[in-house]
Amino acid sequence: MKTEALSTALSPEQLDAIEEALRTAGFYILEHVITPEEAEYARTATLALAETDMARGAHHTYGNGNIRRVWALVGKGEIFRRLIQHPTVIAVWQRVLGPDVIASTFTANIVGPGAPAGGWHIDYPYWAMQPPFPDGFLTGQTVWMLDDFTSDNGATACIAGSHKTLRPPQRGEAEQLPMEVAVGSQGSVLFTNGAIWHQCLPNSTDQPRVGLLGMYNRSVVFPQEDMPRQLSEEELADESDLLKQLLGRRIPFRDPNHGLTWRRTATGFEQG
Ligand SMILES: O=C(O)CCC(=O)C(=O)O
Ligand SMILES: [Fe+2]
Repeated sequence: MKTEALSTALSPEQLDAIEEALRTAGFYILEHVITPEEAEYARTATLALAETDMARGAHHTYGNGNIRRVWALVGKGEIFRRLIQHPTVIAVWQRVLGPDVIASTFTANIVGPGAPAGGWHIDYPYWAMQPPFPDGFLTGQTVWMLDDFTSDNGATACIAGSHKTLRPPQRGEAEQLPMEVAVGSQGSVLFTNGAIWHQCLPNSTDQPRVGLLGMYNRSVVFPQEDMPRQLSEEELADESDLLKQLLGRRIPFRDPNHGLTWRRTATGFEQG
């Protein structure tokens, strides 16, 4: 898989290369987006949230109970609000999905020791759509590697070019095809085309593999999670315009407060 070292913002040439990779292979790994120390900080915060979910009995597991998901991260820590709007990630998705890009989900996927493969799939909204899918980009996935991702600790695997089929894999189909494993160092990011066939691999080590999954949509594609309501008006007040945009708080007809200022009349909508 292609990897690249990075210390600052992306150049237009790098953005060209990433866009091209998302169009052709369907994925791209960017190394050193954050430092290992920053990644470790986010990893500790993520594992603590997973423990909180467990203690509340509200945990979500799959993969024989060994893969854990933590949902709705935006309201659960400043570090997550920082990462969802990381300038490098936003530069990629604004290039591919438009300047008015929105977030679709921001969650953690923790592949625990002994976890089996997650299962080949495509990401939302594709799994909610009937094939053939429209060509082009509707959504993109961002996998934050909060650990080194290795071939034996549950790294993400992709089937290069599979997004071009414009359909999900049939049962057993992906297993017949060569896969590429997204190995990368702690603090790296894997970008994928949302329609690519992919999964997390089994974890045969004794440590959890912690990843954050940030999905971004074209603004007209309804988000997978309820993003607008993850922060209240008060919580949002001091946040950036970009975060408000990502949470869908800049789409007038979809804002939760929409109904307060607009009302339906016999002939349409009226403000007031
Ligand atoms: O955590 C990973 O490596 C990928 C998980 C994934 O594809 C998903 O949850 O949609
Ligand atoms: Fe996925």
